[in-house]
Amino acid sequence: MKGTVHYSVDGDLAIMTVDNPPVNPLSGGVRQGLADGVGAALSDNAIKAVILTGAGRAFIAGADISEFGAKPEGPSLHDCLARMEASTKPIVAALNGTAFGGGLEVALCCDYRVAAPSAPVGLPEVKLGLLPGAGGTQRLPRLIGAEKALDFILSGDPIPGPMAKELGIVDELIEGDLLDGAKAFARDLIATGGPLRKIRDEADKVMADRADPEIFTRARQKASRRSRGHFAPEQIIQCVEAAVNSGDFTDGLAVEAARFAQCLNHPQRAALIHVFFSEREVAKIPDVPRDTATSNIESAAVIGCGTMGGGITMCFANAGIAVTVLEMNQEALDRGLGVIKRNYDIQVSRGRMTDTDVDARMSLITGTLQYADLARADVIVEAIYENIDVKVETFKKIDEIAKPGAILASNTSGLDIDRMAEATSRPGDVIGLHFFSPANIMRLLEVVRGKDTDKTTIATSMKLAKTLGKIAVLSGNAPGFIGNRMLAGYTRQAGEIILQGATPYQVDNVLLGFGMPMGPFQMNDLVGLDLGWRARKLSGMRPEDVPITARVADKLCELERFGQKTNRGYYIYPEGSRAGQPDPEVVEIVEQTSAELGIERSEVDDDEVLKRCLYPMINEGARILEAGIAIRPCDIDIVYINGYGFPEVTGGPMFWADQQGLANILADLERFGELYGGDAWTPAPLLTKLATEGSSFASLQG
Ligand code: 3H9
Repeated sequence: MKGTVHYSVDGDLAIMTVDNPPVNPLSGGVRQGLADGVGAALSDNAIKAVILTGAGRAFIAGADISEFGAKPEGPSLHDCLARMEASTKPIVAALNGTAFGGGLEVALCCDYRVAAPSAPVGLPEVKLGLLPGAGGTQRLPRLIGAEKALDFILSGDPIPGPMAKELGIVDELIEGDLLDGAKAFARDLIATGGPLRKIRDEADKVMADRADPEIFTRARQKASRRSRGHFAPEQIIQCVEAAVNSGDFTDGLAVEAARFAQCLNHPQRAALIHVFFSEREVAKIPDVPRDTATSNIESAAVIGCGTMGGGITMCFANAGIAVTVLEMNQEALDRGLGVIKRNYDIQVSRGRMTDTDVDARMSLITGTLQYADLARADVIVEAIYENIDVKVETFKKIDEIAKPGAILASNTSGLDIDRMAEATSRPGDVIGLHFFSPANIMRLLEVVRGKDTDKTTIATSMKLAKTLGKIAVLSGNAPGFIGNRMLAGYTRQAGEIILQGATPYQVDNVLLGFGMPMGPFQMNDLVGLDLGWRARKLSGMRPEDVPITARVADKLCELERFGQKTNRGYYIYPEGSRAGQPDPEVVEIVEQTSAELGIERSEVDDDEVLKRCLYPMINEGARILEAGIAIRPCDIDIVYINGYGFPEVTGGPMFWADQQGLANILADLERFGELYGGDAWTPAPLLTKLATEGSSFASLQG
């Protein structure tokens, strides 16, 4: 069985140390050790109190997630906790590090909790589609009250030791040596007769909460805003309601057990745990081992201070890295720096930052008009507009001034990294760092390796992503990389479907219902319809050569309906609002366009809308895997969840595809191919192979 608990004796104290590297989850061996340790302490008359702590950097990180779905070994966690709670000798939890989930619930079964100030505590189960199922929903409200407990459990966010002390989760913070402090705390207890304190028996707080049923209304409102479409939050609220309203601890535990089982068996749980492991998996690059040398990034430079460049500049400043940002002229530079300052000021007005924070960040940012001022940067990120010739010229200039060993990065969203690398004398240092807009907010960083990119450059970029608070996914250098390449089929289908009979509003509603943060037409309005329209005009494209899926957008642009920026696009945006309203005029334009193209309109049902938008993405995902552009299916899932708002409760497009059954998807691709024709429906060979073998994308994970 995995993990153990070391038992030692120090005079009248028993010390139990959980040891299950790296983060001490409650695997079978740990549960066995806890039960045995408590048994040993109780049967030894010399022992007057017990201290429970963790080895290494964690106290206990929670249940062992890898055990879910497997046959459990050793005693159940509930049995262990029942033993601990029945202890006639006080148990003091000494939180040396992370106390998460089942780990914090173990601590809540102890009579007292002391903590190192650096120890974070949290109940992150909701992020895994679960609820604290080891008594957390019953004990925490008894300890800190229902409203605070709900906030804490529903957010799933950890809090630092001092905040846990303030909330009453921790009794004492210990500066200096934690174990010495815990021993002193336990001996003080012994000196006062070793009073026990069982949270299960505390009723004052929940009795008081009974008078305020609005607590639960407020929690529901908050949860529906924060976690639309998630199953676990409502289950959590019902458990806490039981803690407050039933009053009987055992009854409350029974409600919790039933709700926990529902969460455990819910598909969202499997999807969210897939996401948890995938987020860690994407850091693993088979030919770039973890011990690959990296260089230090202490200063950065960004070329271009437009929307992307400004956001990237903020990313560096937010991480405490000095950053020089270059623009072509003073006016553009002033404008860009002004936008950055305004973005920070908005954070202050929302209470997320103080003026002092803003001053500190702005002081890390230096504007310049001279390439020579970028010479000392450890990383230079080019963030100019998407034109390969201009980018190649820019890389030539960067090559002239950058110091040896600096990382030379492009923020391109899909252009050829190798072309840029070839323009330099050091292709090994060149890499793609594709930030997503808004760059200071979006979590994804697509790291694009060119054919000559050095392993050190890759490893340093992956490390840099972590420093910037991003999740990095490595992509091969192919047009559109992973994300935008897959998106092309999605947007093209949306464009076709409206010409065949749906309205933009139906399509958006279907995708919103699926859990996307916005539909494809809302997305177009946000980005601006004029970008593509202007590019087509500049290229001198003849109207008859405009792709049919762009015809409606171009007509809207001719009416100066560019999207949110002009308060009109596919939707009408009342002044100052980002919530668009459908417009019958747009429906007329769509119908008129269908007629001009000779397309007979008929109803497209919602199921077909969804499949036609998502299946081409998945098909392209299979091609991307086949071509080795993405390392694993889970890399694609992480790109889509963090860069495109694909609902995480689905596990990402490839995980979701497995749930639909690849054979079903293949059959639909073939059916749509017969109905509508076109490349989008030609099944990728890998998809065909897996589907006919009855296999899944998951089988490729290795
Ligand atoms: C629960 O407790 C349910 C109960 O309420 C009810 C039960 C009845 N299990 O993240 P890292 C692995 S639900 C198994 O890179 P860090 C992780 O996969 C649980 N494995 O390190 C990785 O493996 P690898 C509630 C786990 O320092 C390695 O440990 N608890 C678990 O950046 C290192 O992880 C949670 O949700 C686990 N519980 O962050 C906590 N946790 O090296 C989830 C980690 O092979 N964990 N691993 O890739 C975390 O939030 C972070 O891992 C933690 C450490 C903050 C602890």
